[in-house]
Amino acid sequence: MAGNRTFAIVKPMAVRNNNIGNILSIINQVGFRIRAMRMVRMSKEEAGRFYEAHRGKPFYENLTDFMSSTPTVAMIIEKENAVEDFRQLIGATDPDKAEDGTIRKLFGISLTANAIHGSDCDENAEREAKFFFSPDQIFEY
Ligand code: IDP
Ligand code: MG
Repeated sequence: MAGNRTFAIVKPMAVRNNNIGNILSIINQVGFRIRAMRMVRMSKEEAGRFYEAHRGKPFYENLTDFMSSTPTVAMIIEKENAVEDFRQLIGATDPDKAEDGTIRKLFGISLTANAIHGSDCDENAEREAKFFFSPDQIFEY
């Protein structure tokens, strides 16, 4: 992944609220290039594995129920300093605490339904990208 790619998921409520396009527009506008993208309805088991690090926490059941409730949009995006810059762009985990102009502030409606996921380090970006995409689904253009 070489430090310039990160992984994102538009979460179920943002998809249901027709905000896929609005979110992609912001991602492109700040200079990210989309390298891979697909709509995916996770099973409860897949959501559980995706959020493996949170297994056992009080919000884990709710989160994995939510993430498997309806489709999401998974993507690999590329830009210099991708992981850190994308975390800045999405804002704090709680939309109420996220800075103005961030994706979670604009489109998040609760802590669970906070519009979007972004990887928190290069290692997780690579793990999460591989979870959803095979090499032939990642494009240079
Ligand atoms: P992050 O998405 O900002 O990296 P994490 O702590 O990794 O935040 O948590 C993963 C996801 O779990 C969050 O995006 C949020 O949807 C949910 N979550 C985190 N903490 C809580 C909580 O205290 N209550 C309910 N949901 C939570
Ligand atoms: Mg996290």
